[in-house]
Amino acid sequence: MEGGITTNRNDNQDDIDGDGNLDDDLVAGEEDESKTGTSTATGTSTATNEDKRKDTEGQKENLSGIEDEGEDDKEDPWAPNTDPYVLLIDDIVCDVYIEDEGGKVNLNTVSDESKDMFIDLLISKGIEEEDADVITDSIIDWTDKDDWHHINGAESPYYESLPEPYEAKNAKFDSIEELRLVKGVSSEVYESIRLFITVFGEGDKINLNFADKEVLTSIPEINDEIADAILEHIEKHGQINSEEELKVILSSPGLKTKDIPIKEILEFITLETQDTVTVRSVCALSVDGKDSDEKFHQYRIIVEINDDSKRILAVYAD
Ligand SMILES: [Ca+2]
Repeated sequence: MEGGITTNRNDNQDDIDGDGNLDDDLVAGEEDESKTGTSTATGTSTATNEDKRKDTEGQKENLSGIEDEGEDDKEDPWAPNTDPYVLLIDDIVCDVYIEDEGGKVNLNTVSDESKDMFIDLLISKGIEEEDADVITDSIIDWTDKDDWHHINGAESPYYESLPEPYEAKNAKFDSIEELRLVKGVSSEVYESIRLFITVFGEGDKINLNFADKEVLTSIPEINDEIADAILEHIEKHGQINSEEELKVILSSPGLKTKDIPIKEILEFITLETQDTVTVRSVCALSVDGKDSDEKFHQYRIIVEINDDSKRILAVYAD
């Protein structure tokens, strides 16, 4: 997912029609609002950042109109999409992604039934199985209301015995940083998984379209090969829109893994988006006035989307 998709989500296809007349093209882009929010895979990844910088001029009007959208059936510009917007931030070209929080593992839905997925996620980040068991059981104890600890978990007696004592919360996580209070979660563990976890949203299913490989492979029956096939399909063709489309991907003769139990996978995944998104930017460094291939991240902003309002829930510097 971090693979530098540079397709312009607000792409003005006329910009790449090769007529060399950018000004005319930009005017066309501003007039044709029907293109707003459409995803295209027209090979603009070869466009230079200078081209993109010019393109962003034509997008300003569209983006400033985000709050006013919704009066008709136009595609919602806040809808999570695997194609980024291209924005100019302090003269630096940035790809801005709007991603569904459902692509992350929700700490508040880790349970006895689903805990193997979380253990697998931890193990995929190099955490020993024994430590992964402690962390996962302790997360369940942290959120469950009772004071009985799981075999590898911890409740208030453990936390009260620490040099700076506190109690187990026995309630939902309000932030991912709170995870640092849970038994077994060192700063290294937290850093290794913070991009893959969330505390927002209700559902316990993973949105396949916005999951990183680490999250995909934590889903039962999804191995490295299947995860790669899903990610490759999304990168080439955009989001997976139906169970049928997923079935076609998983039935590809090119896959070495055969007889994939699609029904079981469907119990753990969804293709529906939630009301909470992460807005994040990936920007190109500029060295001596020239755009570098080196990319850097700026902020991740978690935004709750309601019909008539947007609420910022958290901001993370990357
Ligand atoms: Ca508890």
